[in-house]
Amino acid sequence: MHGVLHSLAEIANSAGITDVVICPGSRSAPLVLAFVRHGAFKSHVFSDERSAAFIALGMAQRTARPVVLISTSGSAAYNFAPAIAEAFFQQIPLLILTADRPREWIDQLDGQTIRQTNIFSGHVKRAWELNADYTHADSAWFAQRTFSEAIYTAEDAAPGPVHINFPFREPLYPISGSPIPEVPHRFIKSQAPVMTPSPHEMDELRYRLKAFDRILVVAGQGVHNNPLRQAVVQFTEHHQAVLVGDVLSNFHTAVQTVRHADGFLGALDSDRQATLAPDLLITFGLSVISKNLKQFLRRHRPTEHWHLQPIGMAPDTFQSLTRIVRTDPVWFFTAASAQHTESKNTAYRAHWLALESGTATAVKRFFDATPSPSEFGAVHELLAHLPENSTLHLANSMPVRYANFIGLRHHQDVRVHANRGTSGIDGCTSTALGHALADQHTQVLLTGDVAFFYDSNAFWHDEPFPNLRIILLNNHGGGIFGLIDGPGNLPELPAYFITNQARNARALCAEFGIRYERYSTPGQWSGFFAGDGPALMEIESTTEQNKIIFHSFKQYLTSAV
Ligand SMILES: Cc1ncc(C[n+]2csc(CCOP(=O)(O)OP(=O)(O)O)c2C)c(N)n1
Repeated sequence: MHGVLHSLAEIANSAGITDVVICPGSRSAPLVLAFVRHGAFKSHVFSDERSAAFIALGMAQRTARPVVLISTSGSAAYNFAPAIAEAFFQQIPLLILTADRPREWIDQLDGQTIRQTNIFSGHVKRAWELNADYTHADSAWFAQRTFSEAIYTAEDAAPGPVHINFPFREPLYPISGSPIPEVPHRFIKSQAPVMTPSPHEMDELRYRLKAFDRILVVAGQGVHNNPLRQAVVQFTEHHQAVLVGDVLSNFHTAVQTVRHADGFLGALDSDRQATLAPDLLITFGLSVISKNLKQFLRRHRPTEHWHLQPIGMAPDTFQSLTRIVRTDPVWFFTAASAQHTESKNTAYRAHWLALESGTATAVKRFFDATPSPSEFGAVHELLAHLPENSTLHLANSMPVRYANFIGLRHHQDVRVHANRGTSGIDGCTSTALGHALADQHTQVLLTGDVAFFYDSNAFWHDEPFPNLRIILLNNHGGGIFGLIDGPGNLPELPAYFITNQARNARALCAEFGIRYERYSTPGQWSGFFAGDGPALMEIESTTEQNKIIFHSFKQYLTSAV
């Protein structure tokens, strides 16, 4: 038994890591035993590595702490890749530990052996490989130093996944009753820096802000953050700026947030769009959902575009970036509104807010006049019935779009998540399940059928998840391909894009002990959420129906704005 591995578990414990996700295997036994026998960790066991990694991602996202993820060698490790890519682009800390054979056994046709060195390269912040010898004092020093580095790299100002590959020689299991050698541990702590612009830069930014009358702030995907919300609201009042925040920005609780930009930008022609063009664009956070917003900003480029980001690669999503301000957005918005109130022109903000309010009313009128059930109508009802203090998980891809067109209301105490780092359909259920294991509040997953059946191994384990509620929009295929421009009219659409499937979720729910309901009336929602869980509500529809309703929604908005 390698005493040094126990010292690594001790380092993880000292760093405040609480959860370990384990995927069973033999080569990884030394790692598994080190963490399980340590006694301080909550261990979770999942056999499907792809799903396990998304579950770990959900847990890490909820707890804002790195989660340890352990696999054995070979394709087991490779199956972590989709979730690692998602964690990388969503900046979620994961500490991935993979077991491997020693170097000399790679490419020798030995079992369960692939090329694991740097296997996740490109989608981890850093990767290390340890020595197969764990007994030499320098190897122990190397392993402990690497482990500390891995933890603080994962947690840095722009968090993300990190990977350590552990080659192990046999024997992999301890001799029964043999004591674990004591190896003293040393944890190298690192505090993430507080990034602020210099007083000179901030003065210059304040000075430049005065020159702009048409300031547009776009919040990208981000978790709910009260201090940030307050700072942005104060800034927008102070500078008569507009705040656009889609459903994944978690800014719906700020009353003046423009939540329906996707809807009205898609309905306006280029001349009317031009009347909304900013002269200064300020962005922060991760990606935005709306293609209409991206196209609008790429077409009507601002004079300046500042992106607020403390550290790391800054995206030029709107092809207009002129400045990266290396600071926490809370700090920037507070500092930029600290002086006396500016006498700014209010017309720009009023123009955006008038469109926002007109669109919000149009959305409500459309659904009031469109009889349920349709999948879009059901999403409208669902959003109005979400339990207080719940978390809404939006699967890719129509669920997240529907929810963004409708929007949440200001008073709703609901947090929203989606895997928009890579926009994959492969781990949406597992990620929601990770949240359900880390957070006792109600977790509501809105998903399409392909994403749902794809990821059904999210339920294949012994962990209870009574707080999970799933709303399944079963249109029997990838409905999005029938709704978007492009494949919509191709003869190949049903066979090669939508790929129809006939099943419903009743049998799957029975197999995994999930209460099953079929949607028939709006009166069902409160009982569905209040009843004992886990539970799934299935809403069946056809792509033809959905296409008619979605297109009439877009036409309605065009005539309304
Ligand atoms: C892992 C992965 N494979 C393929 C895709 C491409 N893709 C995007 S949406 C989609 C269909 C999703 O269907 P469903 O979950 O039923 O949702 P709906 O489109 O009906 O809303 C596919 C295959 C993807 N995003 N991720």
